[in-house]
Amino acid sequence: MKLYTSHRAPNPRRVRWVMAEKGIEDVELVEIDIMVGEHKTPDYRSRVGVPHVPALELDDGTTISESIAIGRYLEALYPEPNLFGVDAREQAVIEMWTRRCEFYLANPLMLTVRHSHPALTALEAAQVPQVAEHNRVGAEKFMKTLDRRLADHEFLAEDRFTIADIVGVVGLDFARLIKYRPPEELAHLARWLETCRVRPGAKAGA
Ligand SMILES: N[C@@H](CCC(=O)N[C@@H](CS)C(=O)NCC(=O)O)C(=O)O
Repeated sequence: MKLYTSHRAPNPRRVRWVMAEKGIEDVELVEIDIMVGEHKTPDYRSRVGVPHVPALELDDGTTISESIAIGRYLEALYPEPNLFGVDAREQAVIEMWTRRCEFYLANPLMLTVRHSHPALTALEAAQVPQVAEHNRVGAEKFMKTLDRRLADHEFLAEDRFTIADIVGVVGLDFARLIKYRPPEELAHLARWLETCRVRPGAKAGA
């Protein structure tokens, strides 16, 4: 298998973190430089179907993009440690927190960064400061929800580290590119961030 990945890009980092947690080492890493448009070449598009990283190319030629779909595929091949849930209840709760983190935290923060970091004009043809600000405000509303959840939970979805934590932490870490820090009063969020950031897997793809 080959993983098309980009150093420091947040969505590939999710997959790299899943691989690190599971000790997966038999996937070849192919670095794609999105800042110079390597993900937009006809060859890449014809392999993957969309100009995005990450993408996992299987030995039979099937290509899977979408970081969460790739994570699920890897979990099926490498079940331990479990990151996506072992039964129906866990799977639903973990997916709920994962989707909440994608929609209300990671995507808004990604838009905040893409519409304000000078280097990211390479990816965002027209940067709109109001888009950045609107999304920062939206993300901070959801950070308060996370802080309440984390007041009496060590991790977001279950009493162990899961894919929901990966999506949340990677989303927040990406905003460090613009030196963004979550509001200081969100102490439970800060504690959880530090707990997750010291895991060895956090370094993969970061
Ligand atoms: N929902 C997709 C998002 C993939 C995505 O947007 N990846 C970014 C890098 S983090 C990308 O390829 N950007 C290229 C561009 O915007 O041109 C996933 O989870 O994999």
